[in-house]
This record gives sequence, structure tokens and C-alpha cells, in this order.
Amino acid sequence: MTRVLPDPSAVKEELIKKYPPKVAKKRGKAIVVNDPAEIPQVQANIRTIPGIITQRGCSYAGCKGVVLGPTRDIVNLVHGPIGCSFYAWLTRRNQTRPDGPESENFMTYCFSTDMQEEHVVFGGEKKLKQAIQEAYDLFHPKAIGIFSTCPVGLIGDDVHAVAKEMREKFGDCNIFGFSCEGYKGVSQSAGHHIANNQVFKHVVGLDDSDKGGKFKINMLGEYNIGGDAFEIERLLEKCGITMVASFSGNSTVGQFENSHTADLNVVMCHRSINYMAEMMETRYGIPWMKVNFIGAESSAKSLRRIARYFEDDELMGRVEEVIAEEMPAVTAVIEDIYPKTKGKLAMLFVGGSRAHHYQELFGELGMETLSAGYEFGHRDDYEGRKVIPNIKVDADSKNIEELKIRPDPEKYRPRKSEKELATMKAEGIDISQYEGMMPDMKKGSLVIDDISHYESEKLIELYKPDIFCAGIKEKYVVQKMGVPLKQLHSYDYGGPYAGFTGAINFYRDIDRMVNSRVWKLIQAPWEETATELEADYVTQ
Ligand code: CFM
Repeated sequence: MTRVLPDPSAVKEELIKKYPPKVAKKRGKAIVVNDPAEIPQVQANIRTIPGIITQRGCSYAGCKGVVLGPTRDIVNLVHGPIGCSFYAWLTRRNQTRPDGPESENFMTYCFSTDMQEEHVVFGGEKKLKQAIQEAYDLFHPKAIGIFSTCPVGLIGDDVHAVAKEMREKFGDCNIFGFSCEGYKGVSQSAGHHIANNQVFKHVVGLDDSDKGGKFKINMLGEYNIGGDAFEIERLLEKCGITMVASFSGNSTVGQFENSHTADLNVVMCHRSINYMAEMMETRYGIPWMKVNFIGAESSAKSLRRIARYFEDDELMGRVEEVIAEEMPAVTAVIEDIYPKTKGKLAMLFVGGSRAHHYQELFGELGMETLSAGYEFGHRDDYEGRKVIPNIKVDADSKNIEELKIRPDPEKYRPRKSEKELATMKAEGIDISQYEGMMPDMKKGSLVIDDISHYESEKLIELYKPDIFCAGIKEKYVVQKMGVPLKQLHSYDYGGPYAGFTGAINFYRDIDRMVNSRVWKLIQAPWEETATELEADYVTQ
């Protein structure tokens, strides 16, 4: 039986109807009815309207937590009050696998300057230097990253000068700072860009040694949540593809230093790392291509695309063998689960790439994505990179440094000729391209950027989806409404979900969630009381 779904345009009106006119107008531009044949423009990467409960995080989160967090041998020192560190301590479930018991792994530590009122008033640089000294004396790390929290920018501590001074003092420890104060930009997206810039400036290209391998790639924008990177590494190894560096799941600083020796950059999460891909292409001549290891079919497709890039018959053959070995287990589970999940409805509101990637996995289960959106994606993540020249650069984006990169006089080496790249493009192997989420979504699906708490509640009321995907802040409110919520940031307690083994894990977890009858028995506390809770505007 197919459910009759409400008209998406009417749903859109319903979502914004309660807002004051100016707010409704603004939110209206971020909520669009999709048409894959004629992609509509969506408003994205602009400030959240004050008073609206957003899902977004801050710039510091995007820089320290997201991009640099998964690198195990950099001491990540947070310059700021202790809370900024404590609440960023291992909550992302990014895993790592040190080479042995003696190998450095600082990820389990929480490093902070523990800024107090005294430092806010009189300056915190002295305290920062002491903390760097202490970390150096205790651990002798290869690198220390300093992350600025909001007060650092407000009082004007110069973390970059301190980094330079201490780097020169020690001589054997790479120290660099990040001006990733929480208020920079409009979301964690700004922090990604800041992280990319500084890693590129201070780390990439320092080690020219050839570590061997015939087909050398870097994996960009994969962060090893719930062990995803382990599964991808297993597949690449099985195919005979060498991963020089990962940015940054299960990575080391040594990998970053050597990453310019790879011959291809593959990009998983376009939003968080496309800057690195572009800068490496300009300086070193390494092309990049978008891949997706979420979903069995996409994983197979991604492996084939990598093999095609290297134009090697043996590699292409090996990739086909690996796919043929991995697929039967996947198909068996799909056959078992599909009849139970087919036709169920999903909604995904996550970050800047997963709301797109995970639609693949739901598709493999015969489930439809009714509505999806990013917290902090840009228009190119929705509509494709072709819109980049038309994106209006506002004051918030202007605050984030855009590095001017030129080809390296010695190390620039184009891996493919213009002609070779053009041939690949003609074959559908898009180089330097990302088509975005909207072309993959059905006509009439609702695309919503930076969805508010109120809008998600309304959406659930109107569509009654079988599963809602978001994060911990949304989880329990949604579940109290009788709809299971799958956390697509931390994977709840599960994972890996990448690659073939990951797909199987995902199918099973989703089957358990959408087919459990417990959700129908739930009555939210606010439904038990007769009086409806209504918030109102405070007017004086
Ligand atoms: Fe990229 Fe990410 Fe994501 Fe992201 Fe994130 Fe994350 Fe995410 Mo949470 S880098 S944009 S800033 S895929 S932490 S691993 S799950 S919001 S969709």
C-alpha cells in the first residue's frame, strides 16, 4: 500500500506560516521543493536567524574537532576556557589504530590552557607558552596545534606569533596555530576552511620521500567515525591501492607531510576538505575526484573510478575481483531485509555531506528519502559545483582567509595531461567535480538548509516518516514523537557503515529500527497533558 503524502509546497507553507513575515521570507529561501531536472536555487551558508534553534555547531568544532581531531600524533592544544575542550573530548567517535603500543596517540588526552578571568583581562599568551612547554616536555610530540576559542580572538592573543616563537625555540616540533574562534563564519564550515589552510601551509609537502606503491592516492574527507576508515583501508589494500595519507581518519602528521607524493586525491566529504583538494592540485598537480564509500553500489563505483583513473588493466581486474568477492554477502542481506524495508520513508538532516551519501544506503533498502538537508553545506553541496561562480560572497565568508596558491617551482608535476583529463570527463569520470545532493533526490522532495527545531517537528507531524536521521540534540525529542532517530554523526553505538561490510551493518541496524513496534507505543509527555504548550514572543 502506498501512502498518500502531503503536497510539498503546502508543507513548506505550513513550516514557515508561524514565523514573523521577515523570518518566514528568509526561511522560505532555505526550503525548496526539489526538481532534479531543473535544480532550484537554495539559500545556504548564511547566518542562522537569532532565536531559531539550529542544529549547527561552531568554527572551533569544525577545525579542532572535525578536521584535526582524528590525527593521533598531533597534540591538539585548546587555548580557551576548559569547557571548550571538555565538551569536544572524544564525543565524535572518530577512531584510530596506532601501529603498536609504543606509537603516539594523543587522542585520548584533553589538552587545554584552562583560561581564567585573569587571562581574559591581562592576556593569555604567557599561559599558552607555558602550556606548549609543558606538552613538549611531557610528550616530545612531532607537532602541536593550537586552537583558538572565542575569548582568544576577543582579547587579541596572537597564537601564530606564540606558535612561531615556540617552534623556533624547540627546533624539532612543528607548532602552528588556528584562528578558529567559534564566532568565525556562520557554522563549523568556516573551521574546516581554516583547518585546511593551516595544514596546507604548515605541514603538507614537508616530506618528499617516496614510500612506495604503484597506485598512490590520498583519501580526503573521511574521518573514521565508528571505524569507517578501517573498512575503506581494508578494501583499498585488497585492491592494491596505496593510501599515502588520509585527511584525516586514522591519520598521522607524517602522512600529511608526505601527501603531495600521491597521484590522485579522492574526496569523500566535499564540504569539509574541497579546499585541500584544490590547493594540492594547484601547487602539486594532483587531480581530485569525488568518491563515496557509503553504500555498496557507490563503493563499487568508487573503486572502479579509481582504477579507471590509473588506466591499468591489472588494477581494473583486481577491483572487479574484489567487488565480486564482497557483493554476495551484501546481496544476501538485502534480499532478506528488502521486503521489510521497501517503501519506508526516511528524512536526513546532517552536517554537510552525509545527508546526501546516506540516501544511497536507504535506496538499497528500497526506502525513499522524502526530505533532506545540511546543517552547514554550501550551495555547491546542494546544487553542484557549477554554481560556485554565482555564489554571493558575503561579509561572513570574507572573514575566512582564501590562500593564494601557485604551482610549486620544483614539486609541481601534473599527473595527467589536459587531454587525458578531458577523455576521462567524456567517459563520465568527473574530475574536480561534485554534482551535489539535489540531482540525486526525487522530484517533489523537500530540501531544507539549516533546518530549525520547530521545522523538524512540523515535518515529522506532517509526513510521519519511518526514520529520522540527525544527531544527539534531536534524538530524544524525535523519539518521543514515536519516530526512531538514527544518529548519522556518531552512528549511535554502531558502525562501521562504509564499504561493503559497513553497508551490511547499516541495513541490519535500520531494519531493527524501522520494524520495531515499540515506537507506536510511545506517548510523549506533552501529549499526556491536556494543555498545549505554546511559546510566544516576548513583547513589551
Ligand atoms: Fe563532512 Fe563529516 Fe559531514 Fe563534517 Fe560534521 Fe561528521 Fe557530519 Mo557530524 S566532516 S560535513 S563537520 S562528513 S562531524 S564526519 S557527521 S556534521 S555530515
